[in-house]
Formats: sequence, structure tokens, C-alpha cells
Amino acid sequence: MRIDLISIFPEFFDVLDLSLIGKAQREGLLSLHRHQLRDFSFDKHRSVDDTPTGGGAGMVMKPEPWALALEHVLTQRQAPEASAADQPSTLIIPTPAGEVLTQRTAQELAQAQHLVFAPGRFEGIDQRLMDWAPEHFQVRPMSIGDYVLNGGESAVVVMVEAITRLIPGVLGNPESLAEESHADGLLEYPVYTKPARWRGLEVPEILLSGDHAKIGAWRAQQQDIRTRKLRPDLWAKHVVAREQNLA
Ligand code: 6GU
Repeated sequence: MRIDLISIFPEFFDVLDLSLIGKAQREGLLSLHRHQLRDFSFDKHRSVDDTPTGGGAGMVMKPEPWALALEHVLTQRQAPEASAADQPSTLIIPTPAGEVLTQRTAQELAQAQHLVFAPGRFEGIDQRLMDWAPEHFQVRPMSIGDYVLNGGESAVVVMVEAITRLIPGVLGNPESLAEESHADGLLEYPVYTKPARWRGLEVPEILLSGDHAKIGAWRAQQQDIRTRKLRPDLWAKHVVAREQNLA
């Protein structure tokens, strides 16, 4: 997968060189490219924002530097290996007004060949950029939850981590993907390690029994109990899905 990240703070994405995502890059499973948006602004101050037309508080990002930067990443993608059969690139525009990222969306986006992230700052990007972009990209405005950040960069870090860990080969232990929270629409069961007794607290006895069928049933029951208690919204969806599967 190729990922392009365009921002006035491209250093924000240096954290993606650490840990498993850094390793995935070194192993060639993933190629991340950062771009400074100001490199696509050609006035004296390399400005990327201007006052809102019609008045109001704050500043709005100008569409032209974004369009030039996006055209640049498309030509870069085409350079070595592009073919007519390639899927269109996906442009993710982080915004609290977007579709909220879920595990299901992350799984879908993990299949893409090319993702481009365009995090805005200030009051957002001139709407005409969003009207222009669908001619060149599959466009997805995306949010990471119902709260407001100063800019989309930290949301991009979250989205890239959620998506890229699902690319085959990125995780050391792919079995953990099947068992983790949200994999099956439920929260994960509680986990324990040695010692069996720690500061007076015991590991549940069944986990020491060696009976894998019983342990499996206990863990499934714990997932139900936890989800019902902590995330009644997820539990309601799970119950509906289970009834549809039985019907
Ligand atoms: Cl993607 N961007 C911003 N600025 N705030 C957010 C967000 C994104 N998702 C939740 N809040």
C-alpha cells in the first residue's frame, strides 16, 4: 500500500516511523510519503489560508495549494508501476463532520492500493476543493469521533494505525486480529498472566484447568458480559445481527 500525507506540519507524522508501522515500511509492506503543503504555494509567504468569504471568524485553507499537492501525489503514484487496471486513489479528508471510523471501515480501507490524507487546519478547506476532488479520487470525509481537534493530523495518525495494522504481514501475530475488541462486534475478554496469585488477587480458576473448550466458552461469556455492561450500543447491534444469522 502507498500512503501520501499532505500537511503544513508533515513532521507530525514522524511517529509513524516507530514500532510496527515503521517496521512495515522497512519491510516494503507499506510506503509512506509526507508532503509539505506550503511547497505548493508560490506567493511571497507561501500562504495556504485566507479570510472567509462572507465574513466570520478564523481563516480558510485556499483550494489551489491542495489541488496542486493532490495532482503531484497522483503523478508520483503513476510514475513507476501504474496500470489502467489500478483502482482510483482514495482521498481521506479528516473532519469532525465526516463518517466516523469503525473497525469495519478500517478493514475496507486496508484493501486499498493508494490512500491520500488531506488534514486541514484553521476553519477547514474551501468547499470547492471537495467539489473538484471526486474527478480524481474516491473521496471520503472521515472523523475519529464526536469531539473537536485543532487539526486533522492527530486523527490521521489514528486512522493510519487502525488501517495499516490490518494489512497482511504487518502484525507479528495475526491471530490476535481475530480475537481483539471489535473484531466480532464485541469487546475483548479479560486477559491474565503469571503469577496465578498476585497481591492477593487470583486468576479465574477455569483458566488454569487446561480445558480449552471450557476456557473458550468462559471467554465468550465474558465478552458478552463486558459488552452488555460497558457498550450497550454495541450489544444491541450484536443481538440484532445474531438473530438475523439464526433466522
Ligand atoms: Cl478527523 N478532525 C478534526 N479536526 N477533529 C476531529 C476529527 C477530525 N475527528 C474527530 N474530531
